[in-house]
Amino acid sequence: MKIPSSIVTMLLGIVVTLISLWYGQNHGLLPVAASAEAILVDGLFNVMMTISCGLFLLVEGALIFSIIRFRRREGDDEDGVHLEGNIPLEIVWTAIPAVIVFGISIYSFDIYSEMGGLDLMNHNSTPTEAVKIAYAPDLENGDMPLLSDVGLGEPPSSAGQPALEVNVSGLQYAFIFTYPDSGIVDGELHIPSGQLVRLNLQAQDVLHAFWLPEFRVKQDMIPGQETRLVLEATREGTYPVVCAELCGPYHGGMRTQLIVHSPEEYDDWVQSKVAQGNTAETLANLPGSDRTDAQYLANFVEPLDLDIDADALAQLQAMPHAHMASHS
Ligand SMILES: [Cu+2]
Repeated sequence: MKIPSSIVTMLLGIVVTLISLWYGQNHGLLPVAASAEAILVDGLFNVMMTISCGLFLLVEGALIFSIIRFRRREGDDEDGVHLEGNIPLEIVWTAIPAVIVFGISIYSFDIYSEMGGLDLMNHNSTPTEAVKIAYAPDLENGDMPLLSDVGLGEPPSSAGQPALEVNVSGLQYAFIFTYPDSGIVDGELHIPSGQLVRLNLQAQDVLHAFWLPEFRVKQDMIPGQETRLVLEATREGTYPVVCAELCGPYHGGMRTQLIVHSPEEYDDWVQSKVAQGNTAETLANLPGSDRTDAQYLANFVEPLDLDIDADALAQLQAMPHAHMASHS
């Protein structure tokens, strides 16, 4: 008995669909999702993985099937059959990707606006003096074009909920966090879960990028122009903060930690910090641009968890190096 090809095609279609749907949810390619934004971004990513998986199986399956089914048989020296295109087939394989691309673009724009991407387009800011000098030195102030704010603003779902504000400064090679409400200055970012947090980002020297992989957000830090990220942590824990813009020789060591507390723990942290005060000693312990090579290198080892033993690291640090020697 021969199974009709339409039944075979349908069964294969069901199997490919099931595998793709499973893989789209179980690819394991992303780190843990720790923010409201991460859940939105992962939804989009999983849809794209599902579609890609289906297309991959379809294209590679057809390829492998054809290689075996239509291989040259022994003693067959004839030319292949001459084929002249197939209009219906070409329409189908143009229309399907067009629909997919159109659908993904609508979906991703929707997520962008849900994450607050459209909020900042509403208000414009006048560029600072530094930006004016760099990009438009000949223009009078009145003629300066207004720049749109850059980054992610308040998500529309927040409905004016007050946000905790933190100023973040990027410098070669560290992040410094200042809390305007309490006056706290720290080298690590502490935030409460379940509350909107507004990060005002700026760079003191060169371009940096503020990247929170577990929050699925990344934003350039630009000298002379403030950028912004508004986010909401949904999961307590300690997560890496990474500079994602090559900013100099120690760029790889420009990392710190984001600690998400429960609201009560966060209040305790604020109180202990305020009681302690920003003494000269705490300020001196902040990461600055005057650290020694060993201090810079310490960052390479710990967060990356490289398997380097202490002796080998000491040897590396003792090695004469023309560039490092010049500023130590
Ligand atoms: Cu950097």
